[in-house]
Amino acid sequence: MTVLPTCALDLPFPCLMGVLNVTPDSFSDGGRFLAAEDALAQGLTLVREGAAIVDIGGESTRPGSDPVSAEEEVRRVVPVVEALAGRVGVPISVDTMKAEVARRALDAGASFINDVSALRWDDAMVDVVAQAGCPVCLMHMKGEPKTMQDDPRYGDVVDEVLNFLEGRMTFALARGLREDQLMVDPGIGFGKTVEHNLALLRHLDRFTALGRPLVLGTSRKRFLGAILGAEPAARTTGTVATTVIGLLAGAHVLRVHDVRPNFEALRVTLAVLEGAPAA
Ligand code: HH2
Repeated sequence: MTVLPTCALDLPFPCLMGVLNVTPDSFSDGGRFLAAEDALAQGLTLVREGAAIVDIGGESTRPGSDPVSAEEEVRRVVPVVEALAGRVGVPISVDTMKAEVARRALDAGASFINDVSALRWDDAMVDVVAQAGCPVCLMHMKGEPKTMQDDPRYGDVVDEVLNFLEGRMTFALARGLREDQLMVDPGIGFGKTVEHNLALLRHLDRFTALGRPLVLGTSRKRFLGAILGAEPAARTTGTVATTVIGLLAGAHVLRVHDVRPNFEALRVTLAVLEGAPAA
């Protein structure tokens, strides 16, 4: 039997993190949920379809994107966290690199922080998370969004991403976080070529061996477009394939835009592995 790492939040294994971007410019859903009522409706849909977490983001980190101010990010994110926190029974995470946004979102009802900079962008972030005692996802990114896809190079991508995540875990623990607050993520698409992403997906078991819940975000990403020759909206089936690969390697949290097909894929995979529960 697999022994799961303990987590400050009781998350089912495996589970889906539904993506809710309240930005004008996210790579696949930018501009769709900018109005508060559209964001709330989408959040409810994600949960109804099977998301165990809703991940709200107010700043796109797609390749080439420009940063937004903390003030603007708070303006986009906090009202949606407030509205959803009272309406859904699942935890809300906030996808932010900024301490001020994290603090305000936690006050508004968010339960954990998804920091794609792994506590590097904003020096004050580690203290916000330490004080809240909440989980934080530490993600690998090479460079920063504006330039990260300009010819990224690695010796051995798997070793380098693993070393980075170990280093960030050591940093977080030294700054007072508990081990059960930490989740890790190899950062698919963040400063990586198609081949780098595929190598990471091929070796996900080495990341679960870090002993912390593994988060995987492949949804609609460019490497799927490169394989399939498809635009973001037509990358759902490709995403589902990676969700199954992730589950088989022990990934705990799968971050996706299209919850229903990924949820069905998880159910069928689990039924094969463990026997089918009645529908
Ligand atoms: N990917 C994106 C954003 N946040 N967080 C984690 N932990 N892992 C990921 O792979 C990840 C993430 C990028 O996807 P999306 O939010 O859809 O796009 P954008 O950054 O353009 O808003």
